[in-house]
Amino acid sequence: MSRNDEVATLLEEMADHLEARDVDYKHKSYRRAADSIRAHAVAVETLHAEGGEDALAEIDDVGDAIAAKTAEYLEEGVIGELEEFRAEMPVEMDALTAVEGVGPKTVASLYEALGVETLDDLEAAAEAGEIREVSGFGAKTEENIAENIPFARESRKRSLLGEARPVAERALSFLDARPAVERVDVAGSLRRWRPTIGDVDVLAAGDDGRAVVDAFAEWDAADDVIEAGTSKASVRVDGLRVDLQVVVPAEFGAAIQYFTGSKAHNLEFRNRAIDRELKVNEYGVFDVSELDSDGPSDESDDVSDLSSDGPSDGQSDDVSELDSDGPSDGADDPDESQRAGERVAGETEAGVYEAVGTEWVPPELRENRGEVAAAADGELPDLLEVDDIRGDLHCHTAWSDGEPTIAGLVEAAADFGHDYVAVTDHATGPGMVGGVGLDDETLREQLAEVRAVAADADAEVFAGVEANIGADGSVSVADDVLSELDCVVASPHSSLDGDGTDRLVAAIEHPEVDVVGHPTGRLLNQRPGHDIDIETVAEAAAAEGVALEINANPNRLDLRSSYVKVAVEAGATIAVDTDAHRPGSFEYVRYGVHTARRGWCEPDDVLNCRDADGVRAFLEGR
Ligand code: DGT
Ligand code: CA
Ligand code: CA
Ligand code: ZN
Repeated sequence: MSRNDEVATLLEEMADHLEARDVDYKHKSYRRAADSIRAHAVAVETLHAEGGEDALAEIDDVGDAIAAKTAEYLEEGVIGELEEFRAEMPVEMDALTAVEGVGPKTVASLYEALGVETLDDLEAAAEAGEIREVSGFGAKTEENIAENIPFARESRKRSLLGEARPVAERALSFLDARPAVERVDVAGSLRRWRPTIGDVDVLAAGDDGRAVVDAFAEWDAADDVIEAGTSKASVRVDGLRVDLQVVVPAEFGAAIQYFTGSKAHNLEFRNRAIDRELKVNEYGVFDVSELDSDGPSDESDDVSDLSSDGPSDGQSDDVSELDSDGPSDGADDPDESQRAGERVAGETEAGVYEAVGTEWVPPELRENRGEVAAAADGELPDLLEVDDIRGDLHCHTAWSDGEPTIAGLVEAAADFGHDYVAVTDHATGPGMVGGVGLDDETLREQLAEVRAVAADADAEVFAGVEANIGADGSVSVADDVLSELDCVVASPHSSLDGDGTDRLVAAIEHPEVDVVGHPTGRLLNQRPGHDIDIETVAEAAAAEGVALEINANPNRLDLRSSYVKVAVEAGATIAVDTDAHRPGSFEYVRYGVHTARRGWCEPDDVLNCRDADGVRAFLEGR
């Protein structure tokens, strides 16, 4: 395992402690260094082995002091200064700062005044009304903290898709290269591309389950092996649980259908099968029409119920079975009754769906949002794919808080394969702090440079801005500036609690706005963002010809897929944008595309599946 994540996490904790102690701006350099190390393509241990501290200091934003701390960690396994900080203030920094409204300074105040070290302590202090008594805090702050604790607690249990996916892909390539493995794929929520992931499910096919498990237990990326049996194993990687299940090749299709879920989709699908006197489980699809109560005596209950009492009883029985039984360990303890009946499918997943008379359902759609009925009618959407995306309409440069120059951004977009890119740096306004946003005059200066770069670029360049939507729906840039720009993204960056419907509709009705960026403002595992009446927002967007963004940054994935589906049904156009702040961020597009697929998007629904002329026509058509 690359140790970049480990080092970055420790540097972030250092930053929190420095910020808590109010040590000037030092914490900012630690955070920048942490980001840079996390994103760095070369493993820190490799750099360190080859060139020591000097090589580490070559990483962007890593100075000598931080390079020395990184080397110290790689050599000693600890950072001495961080150990001192922890000894002086033994708090669960990460857990506490996960509560919206609680930063490192708050952690320090509450530790000093009340001895708060953990989330439980924090909750107890809020419940006892002790926080409001601490100087600098009040009843309102205490209420906010109390309200946000459950969200923080819940969210800490799930990992971001953007963190889990790379881990899973490493597991797949490791397993794929083992001789005992015939096939391997991800299953579970990860295969469905849910924005957050409880655990990573990997399914392998092989005739010798034990050999596959043994090979997996040798994976050097694994921090520890939680359990290992004859056909199942669980390991922990970067704090994430990876479950491996091994099945025989002939049952791979049925198993991956079963373990991909969702449970709600599987239930709906199995009920359809029952109506056709078929039984679907992790071993295959079985024709049970010939089995009746006079049949084999070792028949399982649900099969005999099926034929004697008819489908409706079968269904309810099915539900309880679903809830009570976990997946059984097929190879260890073959439950032959589960394989009763004539086997009609199971080797391939497509065969499983076909046997039940439906189209194959793309994993992203398996959330029981009508996909089983649509698949039965042959009416599944023709989902967009990553390759359909032709450009990015929301990107930042060093003019605001991004990393690249304008020319650098455009070049990176062209290298990534995009036909066009919009330069949309932050404007000043609500939610922009620390001089990040550009005022109207600076936007005009930037526009001139964007046009100059565009004249000689390998991709078409749209000049734009990311304006802020005020609490009242106003847009934070003067109309005459907006009218000179090609692409106006307007996004909410402040006051993100409560209902945001009116605010978004007002922004949509602004005649210069082209795209609403990250419409609810949610940050996964950090804050829920606005509630919105998506139907109202989508109808306004459709009527005005404004696109609603799926922000592909794995911390956001906003709009969420359930809203995307409603938006598309209302005729609204979707934009899948990365909100790139560095050249490498273009890679995030896949998270946005799969979110769009979860929202039933076809290429026609997505603005940046159009060519540059098509996009220009949309932008000018406002
Ligand atoms: P997660 O891990 O919370 O993000 O969500 P999933 O969907 O990955 O759930 P997980 O890991 O508990 O199980 C993986 C898949 O296996 C799940 O999507 C459906 C299937 N599965 C697990 N347990 C059961 C069960 O008791 N009944 C049925 N029908 N399917 C199950
Ligand atoms: Ca899972
Ligand atoms: Ca699992
Ligand atoms: Zn942005």
